[in-house]
Amino acid sequence: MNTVTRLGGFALGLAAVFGAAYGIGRVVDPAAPAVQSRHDGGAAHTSGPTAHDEVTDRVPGGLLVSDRGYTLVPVAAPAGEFAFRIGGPDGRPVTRYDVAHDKRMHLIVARRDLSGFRHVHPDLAPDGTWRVDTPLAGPGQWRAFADFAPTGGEPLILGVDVTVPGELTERPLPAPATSTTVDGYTVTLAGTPQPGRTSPLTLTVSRDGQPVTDLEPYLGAYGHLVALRRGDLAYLHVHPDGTPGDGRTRPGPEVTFLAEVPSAGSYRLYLDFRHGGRVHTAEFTVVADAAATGGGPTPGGPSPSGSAEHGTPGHGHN
Ligand SMILES: [Cu+2]
Repeated sequence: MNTVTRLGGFALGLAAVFGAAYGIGRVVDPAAPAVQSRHDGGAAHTSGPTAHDEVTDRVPGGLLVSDRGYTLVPVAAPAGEFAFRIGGPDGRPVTRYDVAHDKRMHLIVARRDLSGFRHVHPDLAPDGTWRVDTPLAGPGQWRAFADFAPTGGEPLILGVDVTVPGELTERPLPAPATSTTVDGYTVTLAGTPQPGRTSPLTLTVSRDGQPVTDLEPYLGAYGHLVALRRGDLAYLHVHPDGTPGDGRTRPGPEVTFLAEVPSAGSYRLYLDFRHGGRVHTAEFTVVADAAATGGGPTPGGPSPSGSAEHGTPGHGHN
């Protein structure tokens, strides 16, 4: 079982590169042997993709506003609300979606400068319009990602730019760090993503110096990790190595992910975890370096103020 699970995780890492997020999450399911017959995308990828699939399978998620006949279309909404539809191959709004990780739609937004990340779950109206209290927290150039699986279709991550007018202050990307704090929690990161290879990333949650060992399941996992690439906001949604209730995955303090990034460069990681009845988001900047030997601290210069309160050596795999 463990071997099967590890292989499943490896497939997850590989596939995350190509942008299939939630569908591949199912690969980790104990029913994994049926993957190729259940999941057309995986089968197509491993056994002779069409020209179309070959192109889009190599594009990371979130870079396309339209893919495989589905298009993300923002629609006018009252102040304080964000609304959109997914246009389907027949030209009509899609109204039927598969549930993936407890939800039919995951909406992620971040500014183009990688600040302001939010992950929310809109409500679907019968006409196919998704609505949610706007997660766009202030002026800027935002990227909105719709992460979903239309019923009868493959999982998709579509992205669209949305501008919120107002005085725009570009924020510099925080320097790479292996520790951060959020809502009174300290989260440390061990592991370095390496382009083209599956790399474990282990996040460890503590509070007041004590490890948190009672993380609460959130969307069927003890953590959700999204990585956005600096420069184009390529989107990787990576899932933990293990799920609550599988008999081997403990509710903290560590949550391990298997990630593969598509290129060298800087990425911003966003870890959503649930504890104390609330969802918290810990953010990290990491640099994927083809020359890295892996496991060591992420490379980077001196930490600028505000981005790396803790140097925390000794948390890496070095
Ligand atoms: Cu979600």
